[in-house]
This record gives sequence, C-alpha cells and structure tokens, in this order.
Amino acid sequence: MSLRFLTAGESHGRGLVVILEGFPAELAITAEEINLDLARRQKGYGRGGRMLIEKDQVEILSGVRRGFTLGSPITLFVKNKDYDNWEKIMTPDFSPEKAGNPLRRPRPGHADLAGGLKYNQRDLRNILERASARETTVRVAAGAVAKKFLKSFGILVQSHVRQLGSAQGRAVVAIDDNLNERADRSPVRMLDRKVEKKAVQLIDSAKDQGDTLGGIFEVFMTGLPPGIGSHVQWDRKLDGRLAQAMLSLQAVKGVEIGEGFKNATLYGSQVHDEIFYQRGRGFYHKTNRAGGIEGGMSNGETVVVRVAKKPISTLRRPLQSVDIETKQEIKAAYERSDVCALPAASVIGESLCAWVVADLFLEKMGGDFMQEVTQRFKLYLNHLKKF
Ligand code: EPS
Repeated sequence: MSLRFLTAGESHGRGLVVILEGFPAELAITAEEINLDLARRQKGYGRGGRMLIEKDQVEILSGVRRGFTLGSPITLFVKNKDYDNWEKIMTPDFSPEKAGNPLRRPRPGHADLAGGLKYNQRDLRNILERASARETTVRVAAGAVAKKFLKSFGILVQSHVRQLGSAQGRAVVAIDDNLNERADRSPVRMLDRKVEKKAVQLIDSAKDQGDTLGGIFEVFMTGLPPGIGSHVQWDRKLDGRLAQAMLSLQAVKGVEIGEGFKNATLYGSQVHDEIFYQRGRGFYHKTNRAGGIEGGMSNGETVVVRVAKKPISTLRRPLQSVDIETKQEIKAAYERSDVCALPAASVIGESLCAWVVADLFLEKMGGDFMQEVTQRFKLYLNHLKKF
C-alpha cells in the first residue's frame, strides 16, 4: 500500500478529520481546489435541511507548505457548522444531564440495530452519528488530492448518475473530458435532460409520500496506462480494490466493472474484447465490455465502475421496528434526512475510485517527489511503446 488514509468525526460532532499519508512531495494543492469537490458533494436535488446549514470548507492542518505537499502526512479538517446546535447533546465532556431523548427505535436498513447490539449502546445515536454519510465529506477531500495527483499524469476521474429510481439514462458511448462539467450542471447529475426531468419528478413524489430513492451511478477513468493493479495477489487487483472502496460507501449494495452482470448471461465469444495492434497506438480493443480491467489490471481502455445505491433508510413515513427497551412493535425513528443523495454519492464514488487508482499508480511507479514519479512514469510509457 503506497497511500493510506483514516477519517474521524461524528455527523453532529465538532467536525471531520482525515489524515492522508504517502503522497509524494511537491504536489501543488490548495484548500480552494479541495473545496470545489466538497461543494459538488453538497449539491443534488433531493437533499435535506442539513446542506442548507453546512458550507463545507477544508482547513489544511499539516503536510502542505506554501501550496505544495511536503511528503509528510496531510491533515484535513472540516468544521461541522451544525455542531453549534448540537453541542449540548454531542459534547465529549462528562455531563450528568440527559443527552436529549435516547434513540430507541432502530431504522430498518441503517446501522442502528446491528451497531447497538455490537457496541452495547442503548442510545442508538451513538451508532448513527458515525454511520452517517456525513463522514464522506473528508473522503471527498482525500479524493480531491488523489484526483489532483492523477491529473498531472493525464488521468481523469469523472462520474454521472445513470439511473435514479426508475428514471433510466442511456449508456454513455463517448467519454470526453467535459463529462463531469455537464453532469454538474444537472440537479441530479444526469446527462439526458428528459430523464433528468423524470428523476426530479420522482424525487418530488417520493418527498410527498415521506419516502426515499436510490439508483445507479457510473465512474469513468480515462488516461490510465495498462498495468495498474496486479494479477499476482488478491489484494493487489484493481477491480477488487475498486469494489471494496465502492461497497464501503454508505448505502451502496452493488458494484460491477464494465458490463459485469450482462456479460454473465452471454457466451464468451460475445463478451471478451478482441485485441488489435496499430503502429504508434500500440495494443487496443475496439470494444470495452471488460470495463478497462483484465486480470486485476488496467488494460489501457477506460475503466468503468457502475454502482448501485439503495434508497436512504431514514423515512419520514417510517417502517415497522421494535423499541429496544420495551420490545414493543413501533414505527422506526425519523430525523431530518435526505430524500435522495444519489448525485452526491456519484461525486463520492469518483473520489474513492481516484484514491484507489492513485494508490496503485504510485505502487507501480514509485517515487518520493513529483518529478521522480513523472520520470518513472515516462520510462514506463517508453517501455510500453517498445514492447
Ligand atoms: C449528510 C449529512 C446528514 C444527512 C445525510 C448525509 O445530516 P443530518 O443527519 O444532520 O441531516 O443529511 O446522512 C444520511 C443520509 C444518513 O443516513 O446518515 C452529509 O453531509 O452528506
């Protein structure tokens, strides 16, 4: 592992922290650049009241000096503005006062019950605070640094929402460098205006009914040379690492690389991407059903990751549950939440994919300062040309 990060922070605590280790020295990065991605994560039609309170801004506490990384651990901090409203309930100091009403009615689909049982917590707030997707704020901050790193080698990581509830967009055939910009212009990060309209209507009606919606987003990574990841060991495979990262994102329940599930229903001859060679261009494929990964390694084509996110589990019209004290049947707890956070999830997915690829890219190239990594990258590209 060349890169690693660790996050900390509760949803309504003082703030969120991430420590990133392993980035080479001399990578240009500013808080403003990271903030652009934090703002993208906050958007999306269907978000709840919390996003009106927060304006996520990162503070760089270590590892960067005068606009460049030092090679030392980078610490990023994002303050929770909402903490001012929660200080009494969330204070780390001992207090004999009651911390509001304990949350006793676990929400089906959330971490509440399993977490309460595992950690012996009778106020389920002690579980939900950390399980909340609020934590993804600093994962996006980490991803923003990874994206900046990858961009200096011509690798772009972009995403869009392919399907929201039953509103299904068409497959993207040509992936250009402005895909993210176009998705960002849509309130649901969809590329097709007609489908976008339907998606917005679906969110409106889910909101009216006290319900929630999920869907599918896609991440595209272009500019990757072949050979990122490795076939030799299970935990070095690019697809395995991407799937783990995606499934670690709150509410994600499914991942496929390329046409993963569709390919499972076809003959091999209909699935595998035939290999061609052209002088100057090198080896290439005319199709990309493998989603840019073969044998756990990038194969030079666009890496395509498709991710299924379930609807948010906090419902205004709650589902059936059980009071953990009285053991009586009761409706699950409701507290402010989002109707749909899929557009935000696509931005988070982008960040997590960027992190995984940056890690494996650094593992392949090596180097402790940017110029060194660049020289090694050029050497590798030369090797590919001569092969
Ligand atoms: C989130 C902040 C949360 C939720 C959402 C994600 O804020 P609050 O709980 O104060 O409304 O909006 O979290 C969930 C959907 C969840 O189930 O935990 C954020 O910053 O993304």
